[in-house]
Amino acid sequence: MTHTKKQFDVIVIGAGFAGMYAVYRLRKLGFSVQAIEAGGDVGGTWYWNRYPGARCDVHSLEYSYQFSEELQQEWNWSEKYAAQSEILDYARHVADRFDLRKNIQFNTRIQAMLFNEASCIWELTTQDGEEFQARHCIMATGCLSMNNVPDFQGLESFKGEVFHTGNWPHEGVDFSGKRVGIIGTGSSAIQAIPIIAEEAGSLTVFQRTAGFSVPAQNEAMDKTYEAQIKFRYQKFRQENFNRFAALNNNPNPISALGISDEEREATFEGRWQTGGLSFLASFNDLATNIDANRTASEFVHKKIHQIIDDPKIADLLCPPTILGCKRLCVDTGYYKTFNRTNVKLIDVSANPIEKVTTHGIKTNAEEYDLDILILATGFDAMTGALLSIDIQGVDGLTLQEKWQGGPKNYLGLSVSGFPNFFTITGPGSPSVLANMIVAIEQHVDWIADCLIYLRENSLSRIEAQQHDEEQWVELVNQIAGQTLYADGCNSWYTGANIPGKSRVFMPYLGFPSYVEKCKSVAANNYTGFKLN
Ligand code: N01
Repeated sequence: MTHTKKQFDVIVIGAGFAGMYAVYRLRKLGFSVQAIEAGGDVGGTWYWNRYPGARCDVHSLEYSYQFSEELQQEWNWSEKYAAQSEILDYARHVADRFDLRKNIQFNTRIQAMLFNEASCIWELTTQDGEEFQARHCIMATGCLSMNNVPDFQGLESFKGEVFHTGNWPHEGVDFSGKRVGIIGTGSSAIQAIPIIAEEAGSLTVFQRTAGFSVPAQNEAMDKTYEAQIKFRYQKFRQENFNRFAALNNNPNPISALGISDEEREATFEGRWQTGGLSFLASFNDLATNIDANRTASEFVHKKIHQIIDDPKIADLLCPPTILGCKRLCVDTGYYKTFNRTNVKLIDVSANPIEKVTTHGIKTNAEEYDLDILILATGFDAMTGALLSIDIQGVDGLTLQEKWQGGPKNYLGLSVSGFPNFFTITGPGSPSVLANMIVAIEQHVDWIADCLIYLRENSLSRIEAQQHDEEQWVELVNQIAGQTLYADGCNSWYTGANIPGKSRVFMPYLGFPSYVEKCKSVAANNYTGFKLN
């Protein structure tokens, strides 16, 4: 079958929150824009991750767009932390409200992208052989969108059902009376386990490394608080924009070590009762001083022992690692689930999984019969979705070749050798260590300003300079090196969760300083970029 090539000024790949806003913003500026989305509707991560208990751990009033005052005033969230279905409803509402779907092609996966140097145009091909052309490409492919399915021997032979939390069936899963096994104890598993345990006949949790979790203390939206925020929404947003992670997490500007044990304990207890990620901001040195960090991890260990009836299970649930080094989890009733008689915790670091059999899982100590197996095994984060596309820049250089030793780019936005190619919340930008929607809007706005600059100056090509790219990568690493996070554990921030992936700390730490750098580059006629 032959197809005609559809041509646009800009092609956006992905229609999650990043792709949707890119379509809105660029269309308004008069660019012809088309988004290509693999899923059947908008919503990105919230479209795919429909496992039981999926919920955001950033406050609803902050995890939402701020580009439209009417939208942020008129939309009402029902809970402090919105559930997946409500966030997806919100995404659909935004798509309807701004008529975004007319510029999005769904159920279409981009397979290859090639930069044609002579015409200075990107040529894109879908899995079905459809072809597109665009002057600029914006990768809104998400940071946690490429599922990690470990290479378990025998996985295909399992006779029961297998689900990955990151690709959950739309119709849901009936667990009633079933023997369910779940591999992994990261954020996804920690949210799913309490709910599945209530429904399943039995739930066996295969844990390799215990994860730190703090209670969400989720509740119905406080209408008075909501009214107060909406009264001064723009100012509230601006205040958060200037915070380290673009979040209102109430940072305590003192060290954990300079106060009495009682004061420290009271602070941790207060944060525990408030709930959520603000636990990380209990003191100003938890991310940088191992002794300060130990006070936080010991507090959580003590809580785990208070909640769990069996001290041996409590010991297994106490993470041996640095708190915050792997992303802190936020839960509702996670630890107490292990007091249930139908829940079993299996330590697969002591007794590794040997294989998946036709009937369940075999560790080197025992066999577990299962009807349903859930892989809560996470993602090939930050680079996985980008590298799953065959992207070819100048002189035939592929992104896979360029990033063999880890991602290299400038400002987390642009890759040398790949002109007119932008990544939203890519590696080298605050992304997953900031409020994602704020980071997305900042990136899209920066790219939109850049495209206007090119248009106004009759320029057709922009590309990061290699020298500036190298300096940027060094800066990102240098900042991460000042924390306990760069080498302190095997986190997905560093790629260490994927066998064979180069180990590099990928996010840029510190939203405000990042924004300043982006602004200064633009104000200086895009210093660090080659333009022509
Ligand atoms: O994935 P993860 P996730 N054998 O990588 C285990 C965001 N998110 O989907 O630690 C046995 O954190 C692995 O064990 P180990 C959030 O940013 C947000 O849970 O490598 N086990 C680990 O326990 C989060 O950080 C929200 O030893 C294996 C688990 O699988 C990110 O998504 C909710 C294994 C993977 O944990 C990812 O979270 C959900 C193997 N071969 C997700 N391979 C909220 O907003 C992996 N594991 C609240």
